[in-house]
Amino acid sequence: MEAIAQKARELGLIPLGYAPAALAPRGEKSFREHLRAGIPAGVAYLGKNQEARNDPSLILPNCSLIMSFALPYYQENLSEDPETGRISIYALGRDYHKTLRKKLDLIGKHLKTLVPGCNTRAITDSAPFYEQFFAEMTGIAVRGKNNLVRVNQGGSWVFLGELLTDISGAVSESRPFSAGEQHPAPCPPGCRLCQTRCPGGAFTPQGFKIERCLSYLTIENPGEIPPEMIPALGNRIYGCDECQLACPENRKLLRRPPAPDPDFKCRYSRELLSISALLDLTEEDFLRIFAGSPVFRIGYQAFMRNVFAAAANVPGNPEILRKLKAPRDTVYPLTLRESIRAQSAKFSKNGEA
Ligand code: B12
Ligand code: SF4
Ligand code: SF4
Repeated sequence: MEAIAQKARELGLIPLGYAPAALAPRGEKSFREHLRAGIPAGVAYLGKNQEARNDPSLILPNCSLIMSFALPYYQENLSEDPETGRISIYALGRDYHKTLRKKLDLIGKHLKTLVPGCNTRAITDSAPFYEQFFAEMTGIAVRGKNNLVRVNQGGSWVFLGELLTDISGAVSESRPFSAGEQHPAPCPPGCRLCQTRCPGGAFTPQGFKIERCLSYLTIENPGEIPPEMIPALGNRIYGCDECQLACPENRKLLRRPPAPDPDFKCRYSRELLSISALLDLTEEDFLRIFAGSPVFRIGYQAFMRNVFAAAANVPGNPEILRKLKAPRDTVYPLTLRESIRAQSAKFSKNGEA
C-alpha cells in the first residue's frame, strides 16, 4: 500500500486510505431517508442505480477494495465586485474530472505492475457512488455540517476520487494509507457558521434542500432560476463557495495550503468576467473560452441564464439595462425578464431613467 500512496503523492494527490467494498451498504438507510424529501430534476440521477451505490461489484465485477484519494484545488478568488461575475474556485481551471481521472488511471496502471492480473476502475464524481462515505471510512477525513469532507492537508478544498480494485485477499478493515495520519477536528458543537451564512438558505430544519443551493441552481438546474432566489446569487455565475469560505476549521487547515495542480490555475481575467462584457458573449465565444473547463458542461444557454441573474444584482447600470433589453433568443425568458425588471427598478430609483 505504501507504494500506491507514494505514487499518489508523486501525482499531487493526497492518499487517504482504503476500505473493503463490502462496507458500502452502510450508507443506504440514511441515503434513502434523505432522498424521501424529493429529488430536483437536475439531480434526478441520484435516485437511480441504488443497487450499484450499495454494491460496488456492479461497477467493477468482484470489487473487493476501494482506495480513496483527494486532490487539492484551493486558490484565491476574491471577486467581491458586484459588476464582476464570480466562478466557484473549483471551476477556475481545467475540468477536474479529466485531471483526477487521469491520475487515478496512472495509479491503477501502477497497481497492475505490483499485482499482475488485477482489474481497476477509476471514479470521480460519477454517481452512483458514496465518495464522501468512503473518504470518511479511512479515518482521516471528516464530513462537516456544510456537507463537505475535509482533510488535514487542504481542508474541504479537495476533490475526491477513488480506485476500485478486485485484488483478492483484500483487507477486512478500513485504514489510512499512513498509520500516523491524524483525524481532522470535527465541527465544534456550537458552530453552524456554514449553515447560517449559506446565501440560498439551503440548510433548513428539515435538512439540506438541494434546490435552494446556489451550486445546484447555477450548475445542475435545467430550468429557470426562481425569481425569489435571484438576489441570493449576488455576482455568482457558476457554483458557490460560501459554506467553505465561512468555515473556521477550513481556514485553520489552510494555513499552509498545498499548491493546487497547475491544471487548476485560473484561466479568466477580471475584464473577461465583467458582467456587462459577458452579456455580449456569443455562443462561439463561450465554446472557445470555456472549452475543457467545468463551465463548458452547462452549455451556453444555462451560462447566459446565470449571467442574466447576476446582472439583476448589479447596482443600477444603464449599460447593463440596455444590453438586457437587446433582442435575444433565450430558453430562459423568465430569468431574463426578472433581470430587466430588477435593473429597471434600480435605475429609476437612482432618478436616472
Ligand atoms: C449531487 C451532488 C451535488 C448536488 C447535491 C449536494 C448534496 N449535498 O446532496 C449539488 C449540485 C447541490 C452539489 C453541490 C456541491 N458539490 Co457536489 N456532489 C454531488 C455528488 C455527485 C453526489 C452527492 C450525493 O450523493 N448527494 C445526495 C445526498 C442525498 O447525499 P448527501 O447528503 O451528500 O449524503 C448522504 C449519503 O451520501 C450518505 N453519506 C454520506 N457520507 C456518509 C458517511 C457515513 C458514515 C454514512 C453512514 C453515510 C454517508 O448519507 C448522507 C445522508 O443521506 C457528489 C459526488 C458523489 N458521487 O458522491 C459531489 C460532491 C459531493 N460535490 C462536491 C463539491 C465540491 C460540491 C460543491 C462544493 C461545488 C461548488 N463549489 O459549487 C457544492 C457544495 C454544496 C454543499 N454544501 O452540499 C465534492 C465534495 C468534495 C468534498 N471535499 O467533500 C463531491 C464529492 C465531488 C467530488 N468527487 O469531489 N453537489
Ligand atoms: S454551495 Fe452555497 S448555496 Fe450551496 S450550500 Fe454551500 S453556501 Fe449554500
Ligand atoms: S462552519 Fe462550523 S459547522 Fe460548518 S463545517 Fe465548518 S466547523 Fe463545521
